Amino acid sequence: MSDEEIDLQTMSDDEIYELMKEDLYDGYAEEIAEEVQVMLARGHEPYAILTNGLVAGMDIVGADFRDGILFVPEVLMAAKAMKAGMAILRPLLAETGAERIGTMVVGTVKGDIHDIGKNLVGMMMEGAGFEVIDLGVNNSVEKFLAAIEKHKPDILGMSALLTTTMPYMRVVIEALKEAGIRQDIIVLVGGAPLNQAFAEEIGADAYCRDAAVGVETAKKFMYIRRQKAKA
Ligand code: B1M
Repeated sequence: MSDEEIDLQTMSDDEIYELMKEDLYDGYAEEIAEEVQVMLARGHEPYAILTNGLVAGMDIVGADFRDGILFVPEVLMAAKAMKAGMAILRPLLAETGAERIGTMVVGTVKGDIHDIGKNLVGMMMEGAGFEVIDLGVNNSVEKFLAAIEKHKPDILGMSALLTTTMPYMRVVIEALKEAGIRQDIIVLVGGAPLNQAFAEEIGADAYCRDAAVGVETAKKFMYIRRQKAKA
């Protein structure tokens, strides 16, 4: 929607959400940023804007990418637009008055450069009171182990978006066992191709369908951990 003059103020909330999906699809970062600001000014919750505008737009991108309608350059533009929106929402989602309730090291596994979902999980975890150490993308076992050694986190979060990279999570978990530290850390995994059965099979503690479930699951496991420590 770049060349027509659009007056966002005259549009309804639903129309703006529709426009956000289109603009995300077209990779219009500036427009996305403006639309996010307008929705915030109208009192929408950051998480609602993220879900109804940005993630919903990326779902359409994903389907058309799968069907060969969109290609990598277009998807990269869409990812850039998504990040422009997330940059505005980040401080709001990460805003917390809560005391620190735990620490998480999070990263995308080796061979995989998808980071939007992982970044979202990090933001929401910060918002819930966790200290988050984000290792970025393409992380080897050695990088995960070094970060765990250094930061002594309560939780390790791993993300994978490809069916070819998700088996690497098992490699990391096996390395934790070999190092004798598996029982000391909560392992949460997520990413579009995963499911609960896969998480169980590789020996993770839980699969998190989305960032909100990630936060709830992390809190639940932290509660159990604290109860055990008291006993
Ligand atoms: Co990629 N890609 N991609 N891609 N890409 C997918 C994943 C794909 C499903 C698209 C498709 O075919 N429909 C497909 C994978 C197919 C498969 O393996 N079965 C695919 C492919 C094939 C590829 C390439 C191989 C394409 C190529 O080069 N030919 C290539 C691989 C590069 C590599 O990693 N080595 C590639 C590249 C790219 C881009 C670089 C262009 C770009 C990534 C940009 C970036 O991340 N900076 C990209 C994108 C954007 C996508 C899609 C369209 C969108 C992913 C996304 O950001 N979703 C994706 C299609 C799809 O997923 N439907 C696709 C939005 C995000 C909010 O959701 O990441 O699922 P998601 O995260 C969620 C949950 O999964 C969960 O919470 C998040 C928030 O709610 N979650 C966690 C995720 N991680 C978690 C960790 C946790 C907890 C929860 O830890 C505690």
